[in-house]
Amino acid sequence: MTMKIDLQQEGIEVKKSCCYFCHQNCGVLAYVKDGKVLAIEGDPEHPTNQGGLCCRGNSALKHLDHPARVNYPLKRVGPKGSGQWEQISWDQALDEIAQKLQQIKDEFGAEAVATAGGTQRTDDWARRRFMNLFGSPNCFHNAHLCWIPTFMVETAIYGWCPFEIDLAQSRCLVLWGCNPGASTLPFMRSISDMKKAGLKVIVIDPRYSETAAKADVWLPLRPGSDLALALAWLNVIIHEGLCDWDFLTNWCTRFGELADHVEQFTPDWAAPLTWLSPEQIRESAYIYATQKPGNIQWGVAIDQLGKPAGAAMHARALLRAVTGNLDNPGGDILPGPALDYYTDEEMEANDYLPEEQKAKQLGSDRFKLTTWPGYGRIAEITKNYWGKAPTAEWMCQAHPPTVFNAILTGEPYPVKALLVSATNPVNSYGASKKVLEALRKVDFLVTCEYWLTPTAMLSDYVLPIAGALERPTITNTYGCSDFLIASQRAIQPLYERRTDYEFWRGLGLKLGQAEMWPWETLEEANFYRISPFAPAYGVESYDEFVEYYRYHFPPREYYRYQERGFATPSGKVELYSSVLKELGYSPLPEYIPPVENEDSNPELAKEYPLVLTTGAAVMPFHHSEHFQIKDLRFLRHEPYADINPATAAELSIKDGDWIWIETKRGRMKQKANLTQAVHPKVIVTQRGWWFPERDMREPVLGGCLESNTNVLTSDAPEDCDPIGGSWANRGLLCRVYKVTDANEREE
Ligand SMILES: Nc1nc2c(c(=O)[nH]1)N[C@H]1C(S)=C(S)[C@@H](COP(=O)(O)OP(=O)(O)OC[C@H]3O[C@@H](n4cnc5c(=O)[nH]c(N)nc54)[C@H](O)[C@@H]3O)O[C@H]1N2
Ligand SMILES: Nc1nc2c(c(=O)[nH]1)N[C@H]1C(S)=C(S)[C@@H](COP(=O)(O)OP(=O)(O)OC[C@H]3O[C@@H](n4cnc5c(=O)[nH]c(N)nc54)[C@H](O)[C@@H]3O)O[C@H]1N2
Ligand code: SF4
Ligand SMILES: [Mo]
Repeated sequence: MTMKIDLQQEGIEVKKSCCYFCHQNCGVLAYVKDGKVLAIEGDPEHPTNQGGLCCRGNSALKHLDHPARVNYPLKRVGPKGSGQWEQISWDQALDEIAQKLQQIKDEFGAEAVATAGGTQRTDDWARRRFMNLFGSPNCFHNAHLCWIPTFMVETAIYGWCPFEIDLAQSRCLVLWGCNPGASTLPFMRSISDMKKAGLKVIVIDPRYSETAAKADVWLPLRPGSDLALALAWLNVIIHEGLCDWDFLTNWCTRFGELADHVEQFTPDWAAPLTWLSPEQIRESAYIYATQKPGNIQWGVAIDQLGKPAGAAMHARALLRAVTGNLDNPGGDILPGPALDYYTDEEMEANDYLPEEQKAKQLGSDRFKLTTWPGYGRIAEITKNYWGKAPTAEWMCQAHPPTVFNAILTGEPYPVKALLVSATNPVNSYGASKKVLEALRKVDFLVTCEYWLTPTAMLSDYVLPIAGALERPTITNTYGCSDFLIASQRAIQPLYERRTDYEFWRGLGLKLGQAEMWPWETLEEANFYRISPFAPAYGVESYDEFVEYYRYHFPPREYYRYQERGFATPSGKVELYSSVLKELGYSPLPEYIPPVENEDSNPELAKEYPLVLTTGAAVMPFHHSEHFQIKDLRFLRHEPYADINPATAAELSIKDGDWIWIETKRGRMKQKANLTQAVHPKVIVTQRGWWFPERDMREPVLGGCLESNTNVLTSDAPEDCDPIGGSWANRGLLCRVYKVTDANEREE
């Protein structure tokens, strides 16, 4: 951003704030005078962005005081979805919400109150704390689609999840279902730098993505076939003798069983399933296994495969183990939890949730690793080894589709209230039509938001929430990483906005939890969190830490296992997983075909002959956000789906035509983007779309189903990953046809 601001002007303060329009939390310098932010720029000293901001980050001031923002607590006065609101005070809102929650608890039990979160864009530990003290195990968010199953599967196998990498020391980077060229721009920049230094990059993506365009090897696999590829890589690496034998002998269990198990998964077996040639599979496996150290970056595509997701994560984890690429410089590092400040898990008050309430967590009988049964076991093992467990708010949630079903059917018990914070479930959860029905049906709906989203529009109360410039932020991967970056509030919240923290604390105070909420402000809570290390820095407040230090990076340690082993029951990498076995899952990754595919569902494939993958990050949007910001919307004002020109020609579809994309669950429309970037049988849709410029009242609700790719996805229990519970977004069967006046009227 060009700054035309006189920095010598009297009274200007420079605040070290951050951007929270995605998880990168880039550093922002905010120039503040008289409680107003005059300008922002990327913080040149911030390690993540080193001065850069993307177009979303640069739009922060347009977001801060946009005319469509929710600025006051709103109470519904007309019928649900009618858009008739009364402006009320925070105190009245909290009073009435608390009363209603207590009434539901008295009549149906605390478990009848559920809360939904999104992609962790706020202080969700406070939500968890409130729910634990209230007595409900039904906290959830859609991180089932995003990293938590990965974290838990990997932790079951080798004691933590390697999500930090030391790229400068790496020789090979595998980007598996991961496109930092659009999703993680600061990381893409490092990749480009390291490529110049000789880093080999393998991209596994059905689409010739922004990142694939820069790769040394691009593997355009059939969407949803990642498990077959991972198993075939294991086969090549093990049976062609490319393993790290030393690491296997000393640090892994039951290699023989794994070797026997993967013998069947040859490149010839995988080729027709993945649409890759056996040579492509063999050559890429060779590169990963021999260009060492190497690492496999987490990509969200595997979390979203549905049924085969857990096994695919398992196989991917084993690739790191058989090549010895674990906790080594340039490999996949196991940082463990932060040891010298309080993590989210320690702030969540999980011990206060009674055992009998934990047992009622929805979905925990079926999707065990990411609910109390599996989390409880993992927490026990990790606490024993590291002294801390991973954050429960992330890793141990009710299963969202099971909660929505409970709202709709009253089974296995009724869910009467849903409190929504930092998510727009109609657009971002799976099977949108069902989610919308659940939001329409639930007795009591409260939403904490910046905007009147389709979800907020259906609510009984909407609370105005303060954004990243109006609150302090700690960045630390929720305590699942060892470092911490702290940012400060640039200004006090505008209008009557408050932080999510204040919402949960406020409700807690109304419901007899006062003793458990000693911190009046988020700064106080944050200072408590850093209090174990604060004396070493000589600081007396959170703000002071930000002002003078801002970062806490403990020295990087490698090969910790050589002294202490791994955080697993055997102390080794469990190639044959005892934790998964204990929970009733296969201890080795079995082959499970994509949720819908030509071989297992030939009849369906006749009707829906194309292969669909729904949603890949596109700039400038973040999921269902930023569609209101004109400068950003200008860049992509309509939704587009990728289709190969040959397929389009067969279907008489021209570039820019509106097309229906349909699965057996329903249809939605986007415009055709004719591109060679996808295989003739593949369709790739954009995610998140709704139209805030339209009528936001029922029944239009901003056109929230019209171009919404989650109308197409499946969250049926049989399509979900039995291990981690994620539902099926990638690798489905679909058909495509042109939108006409006539077919638009049918429904
Ligand atoms: N088909 C398909 N579906 C997907 C995906 C996909 O690839 N394909 N991706 C999935 C992934 S990876 C994720 S993480 C999820 C994302 O799912 P969500 O996190 O639900 O994302 P959004 O729909 O953008 O909803 C975020 C909402 O929170 C509001 N918000 C932002 N910050 C704050 C805050 O600090 N406090 C409060 N109270 N509100 C805030 C925003 O205005 C927005 O309305 O979607 C998933 N859904
Ligand atoms: N601009 C922007 N940036 C974002 C977000 C956003 O919404 N917009 N969301 C943020 C969030 S919450 C997350 S989790 C990250 C996610 O970021 P990434 O992990 O990079 O994930 P995606 O961009 O969702 O998808 C990556 C790639 O997966 C490919 N893909 C689709 N189906 C398959 C498949 O079956 N197998 C394989 N191997 N690949 C497949 C897509 O073509 C896409 O290029 O991005 C973050 N950054
Ligand atoms: S939205 Fe852009 S500027 Fe903001 S944190 Fe993400 S990458 Fe950084
Ligand atoms: Mo995500």
